[in-house]
Amino acid sequence: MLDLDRLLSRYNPATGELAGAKPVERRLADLRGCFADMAAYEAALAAGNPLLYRVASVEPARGEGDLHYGVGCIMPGKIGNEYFMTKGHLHAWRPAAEFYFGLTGEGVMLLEDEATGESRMAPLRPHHAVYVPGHTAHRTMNAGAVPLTYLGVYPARAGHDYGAIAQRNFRCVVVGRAGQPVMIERNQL
Ligand code: S6P
Ligand code: ZN
Repeated sequence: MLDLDRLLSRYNPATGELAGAKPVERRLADLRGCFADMAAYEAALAAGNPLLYRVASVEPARGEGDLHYGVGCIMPGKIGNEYFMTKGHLHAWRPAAEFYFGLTGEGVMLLEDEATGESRMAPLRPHHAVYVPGHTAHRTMNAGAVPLTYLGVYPARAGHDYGAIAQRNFRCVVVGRAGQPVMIERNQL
């Protein structure tokens, strides 16, 4: 018998809640080392520890072929010229790809090929999909003035590897220039 409670969920855009999923919250202090502008990071942290984003994940089953999904909500804001962003990760099971779909707001994704370091910036906005291939580090940023929400769907066995990014960070950063997101090399900030 199919258990519909486990198979159905509803996202509430007013509260940011996804039924049946406990949201994980990440605050500025959790993202030490992610922002390139350390002075701006320390100054912002000294002034408070704002919520940067929330992710609610649903894991209906863990078998081979199963899918997990989550809804992320990134607040609008900047540290220096860098947008509020997620930690970013590779999938622990490297071949796992992921499908992102924009729900509200204006954002960008930074995609970095693990083998070559080649980096791309992809727009993430309502009704736009972004396909993140396997072996690709991904980080999401809110480049707009309202909360950015999005859906991410990935293989159940994907897992998260935050360690590689924590060690070497992304090669590029995304900054706001004249109101537009621009990708530059980290050492050129
Ligand atoms: C999971 C998927 C997203 C992220 C979310 C937060 O594979 O990519 O649900 O977990 O965008 O990012 P992060 O880097 O903190 O997990
Ligand atoms: Zn992912």
